[in-house]
Amino acid sequence: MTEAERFVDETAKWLMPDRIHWCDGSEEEDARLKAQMLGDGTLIKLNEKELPNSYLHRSDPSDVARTEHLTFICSEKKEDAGPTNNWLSPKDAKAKADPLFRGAMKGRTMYVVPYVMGPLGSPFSKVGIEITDSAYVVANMRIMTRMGKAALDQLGSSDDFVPGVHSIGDLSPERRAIMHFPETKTIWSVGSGYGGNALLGKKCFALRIASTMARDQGWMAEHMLILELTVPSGEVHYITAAFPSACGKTNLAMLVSPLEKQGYKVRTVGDDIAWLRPGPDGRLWAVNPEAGFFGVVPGTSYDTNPNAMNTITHDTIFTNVAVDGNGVPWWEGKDKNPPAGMIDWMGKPWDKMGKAAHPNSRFTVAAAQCPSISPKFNDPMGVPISAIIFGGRRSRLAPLVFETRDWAHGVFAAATMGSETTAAATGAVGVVRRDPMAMLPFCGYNMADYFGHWLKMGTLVKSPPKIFHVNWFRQNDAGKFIWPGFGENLRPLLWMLDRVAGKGDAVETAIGAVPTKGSLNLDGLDMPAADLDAVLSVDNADWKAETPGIREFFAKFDGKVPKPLVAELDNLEKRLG
Ligand code: SAT
Ligand code: MN
Repeated sequence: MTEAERFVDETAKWLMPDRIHWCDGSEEEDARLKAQMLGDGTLIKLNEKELPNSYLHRSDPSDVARTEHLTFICSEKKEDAGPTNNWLSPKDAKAKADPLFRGAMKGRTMYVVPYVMGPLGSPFSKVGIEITDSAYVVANMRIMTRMGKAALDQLGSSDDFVPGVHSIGDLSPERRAIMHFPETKTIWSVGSGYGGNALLGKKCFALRIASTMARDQGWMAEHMLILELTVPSGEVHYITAAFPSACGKTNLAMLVSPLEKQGYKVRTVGDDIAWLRPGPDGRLWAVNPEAGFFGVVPGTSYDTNPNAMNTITHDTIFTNVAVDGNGVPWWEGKDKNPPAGMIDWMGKPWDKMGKAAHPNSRFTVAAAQCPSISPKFNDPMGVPISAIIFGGRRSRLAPLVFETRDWAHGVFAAATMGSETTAAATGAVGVVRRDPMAMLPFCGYNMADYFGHWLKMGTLVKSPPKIFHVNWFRQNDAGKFIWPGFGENLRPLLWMLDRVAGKGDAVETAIGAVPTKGSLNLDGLDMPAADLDAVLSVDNADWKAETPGIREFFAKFDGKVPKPLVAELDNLEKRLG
């Protein structure tokens, strides 16, 4: 018996399914599951002519986003989870989970989903096995990971896989828990069918568990998109960027260059997660561990993200969008004219009062369908990174872009970044919170140790990438976004590449180097000079008002924040005067 078989055997004794099905990932299997889901109402067929082989799934209305307050890191010591994670001891976690899991699959089929995170055969890649009673999860895992036979082939008789147990249970938030056991690299999730809670390869494995593996093994698991940028000389650069959920990672990764005729072209390597390692050449190399995109739908249009629109024209699973009388999905921001006779995301005739699509409605689609996918997407060696970007959603404060002074200062800027909350998690929207490296909900261990790991990586990589901070979301006094965003975000990227090459003018400010107005390539962009001034401005008084919050955040860690970061804060305060 292999370890995988033993795991399935033991889990079956515990969850007591009527049937066990090992997923092979084939098209026949996928078609069979989809037919079954059409039969039981889990899926609704969309207009076959407009969107071949595409489906709508409606979640339970209480299960439409990640539930951070029900997500736990279950390390032996509380200190290892740190003050930013919910903690349960493994013993207490098991006691809490046992009644929720025991017999939970009676009358149901237990699907065994072997999957690989990372390109097949890549030294970066890792195997997981997710046990689930949700056919919807199986269909999504088939898109989001390399799933089925290929994964079992890669695993062979090895016991090196991350076991995950998932049951939708009864979907009630009172009986929901998403548990991670970093010491045994195990994931248990019950009571939710929603993406980040249920597709265990994504946030649970590729970020929370992988971040602990990365700490132990000298690499990094990060909440980052990876984009490829070709410049007129033909040189190709790769950039990663970390933004919190629903802050535009997918849009940036699929950016359409407004300067394509001049030879600037963007392609997509990943839109959500990057695994990064020091390469033999002294640079930092990255792969996208995922095989698909689980993107936010609202706001996606031919104006904002034509590559996404052209990706989701077929073989797509939509979750919690609205649908018109012809079976064509609709969402806020798709176009200006909501069609008549629309059914909202909850399946009721749309009353035009609430949102037609849920603000966190999603598309699940294979990366291979994306017109801008990079030829390096499947490269087992990944891509070398020239620059790392951090950013959040700040209506005030942060300028369009700044360059940090060095690796330690970059880590400080990332560790202290703030962002307004979004609909990707349950809870209030629009409240500024500290979201270090956009990893606050996804770091599997004490974030103070995570900051230390970041600092250490700067020494393990001989030529580390430059670190930048961006903010596309600055507003004027009338509450309007100043920067046009979307494709125009290419312009700060080009300035970054100039800086990496030792070119590009900048003004030193207290927080870092900001482009001079003349150093941004604004070819073809009609932007009033006053707006440009406003979006590049750094207000020392505003930043002074920010630092007590940073000090308070550091204080949560009981003196564990690495000294170089505390020194960065002291220096920032000094520079601010
Ligand atoms: O729900 S997911 O975690 O998969 C997406 C996100 O919140 O970033
Ligand atoms: Mn994400």
